[in-house]
Amino acid sequence: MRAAFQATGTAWLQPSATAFRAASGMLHTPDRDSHDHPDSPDKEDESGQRLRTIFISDIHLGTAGCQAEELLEFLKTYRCDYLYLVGDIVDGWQLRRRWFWPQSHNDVVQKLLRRARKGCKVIFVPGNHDEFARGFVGHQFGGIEVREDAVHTTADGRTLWVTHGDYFDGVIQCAKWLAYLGDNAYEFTLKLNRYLNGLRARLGLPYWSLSAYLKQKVKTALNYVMDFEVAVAQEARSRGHDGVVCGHIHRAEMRDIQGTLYCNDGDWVESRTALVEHMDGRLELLHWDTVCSARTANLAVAPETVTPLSSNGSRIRS
Ligand SMILES: [Mn+2]
Repeated sequence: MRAAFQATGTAWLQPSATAFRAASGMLHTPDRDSHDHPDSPDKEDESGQRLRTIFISDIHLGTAGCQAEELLEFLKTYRCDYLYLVGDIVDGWQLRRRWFWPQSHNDVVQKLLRRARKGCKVIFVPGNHDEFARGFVGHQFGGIEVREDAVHTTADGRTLWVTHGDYFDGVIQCAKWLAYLGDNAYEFTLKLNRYLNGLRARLGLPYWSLSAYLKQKVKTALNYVMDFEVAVAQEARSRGHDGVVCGHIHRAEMRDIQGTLYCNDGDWVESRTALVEHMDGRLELLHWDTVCSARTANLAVAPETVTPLSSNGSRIRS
């Protein structure tokens, strides 16, 4: 696996014209926050729960499936010292086929650039869908560092190898056209997913991911996920790290694989997940849906500010 990893490292460093257009468009489109002057005080960045690190991947900006609004909400909720963008942030494959770039997608890019500007260390490790950025490894985009891969040291001293994970994907390694084909089918399920969830919302039912469900079924049958996870963990161990953070398969996970910590931060197309490191080095998988339902529950509880009385008249402590 290591040989395969190294052999393919620079095979596709071919920045395309579209990619350049995407990149320059992002950097030069005016910020919707007109008062966002570099020197102006930033209330938003002062608020929010503080985390040491956030790892997110598979945002797929430039596709209709990207849940940019939800991601913006997530980024507003948490501030951090380190932010790792673990690949497939911009979907160059889809953009090349059809230009799709709504304001919310631009807002995500602006938000990430703003983080870097405000002193957060932002590191971008490109994936296969934004492989155009692999041509810019070692460079910076408005303070965002582009790296082939990275090593993050947690507050409690563990080292985590950060890689997107597509190098381990047999399908993509062997035949790119096969992956493109799969990509089209995937786009279709995402469309169907949006339609179904539109219906479900009207019926008052909660969000449910069809493609996540299908993929779970299909990929479990192929044993693909397991092989992927084991291969990535093994590579991290052979490089001498305590664990690995990756994305790519859109399946959030955090578990021990033969003594190596395997973390997959999931995606922002279906599962809406992130891997976060708390200030003490503790790692946690955050599911945005869970955060939202907890918030709703708190809001429902909030009006009841008066502590209920117990049978003997004293206040019940909770
Ligand atoms: Mn990928």
